[in-house]
Amino acid sequence: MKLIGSLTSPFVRKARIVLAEKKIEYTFELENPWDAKSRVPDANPLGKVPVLVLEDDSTLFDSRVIVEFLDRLSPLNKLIPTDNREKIEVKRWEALADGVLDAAVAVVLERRRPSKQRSEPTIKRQLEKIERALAVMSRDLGDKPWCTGNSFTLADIAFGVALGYLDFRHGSYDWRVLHANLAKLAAKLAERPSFADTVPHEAPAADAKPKK
Ligand code: GSF
Repeated sequence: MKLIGSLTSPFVRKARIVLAEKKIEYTFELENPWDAKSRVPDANPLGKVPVLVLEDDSTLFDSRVIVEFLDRLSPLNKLIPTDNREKIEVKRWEALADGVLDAAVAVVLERRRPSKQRSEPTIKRQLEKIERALAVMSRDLGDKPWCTGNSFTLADIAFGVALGYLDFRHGSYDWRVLHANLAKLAAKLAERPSFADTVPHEAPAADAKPKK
């Protein structure tokens, strides 16, 4: 099994954390989907990562499909409950966390546009989504040890990835001050090897000259 992705994509990180938690062997193929020569569109017509390539060369996307497939692949460390209500609660957390990511990525892309083309109202609208979503996460988490109660699930993975991405790309936004309970869970998650081993960072430039 092969995972195609980048070191900065939070959606790829979600899939990598699930692979690590489930102890599933895979090869990781680094691809920048924004590169003009990227081969990602050959694997996913939408041109987005992550893509999971199976043994028969069929491909799976997007991250929500990939993580659900992986969870059912092995009974070890179940991340998505089988009970319908419990499963939907986990998937709702995932939708909320992924929605934070969609908005956070949209802000990054908007800020990269030349200043004359950049839309401040668009940035504001996306930041408001993030603020509202974090307030709901904080309310729903309350003082529970994990997002959905007493056990670690995919909800916690999606949650930790979303907050980790805010630290990576929106470091000046101090969500910890506003939501102490989110900060506490994020700190607990960051200690897991699956999270520590996948902290987002830029890949070294391919054409970087070796230091003398
Ligand atoms: C989102 C994937 C995505 O936006 C999922 O897998 O859950 N709903 C999808 N991937 C971005 C990289 S990132 O921002 O994580 C991507 O591949 N963008 C390339 C493009 O052309 O949009």
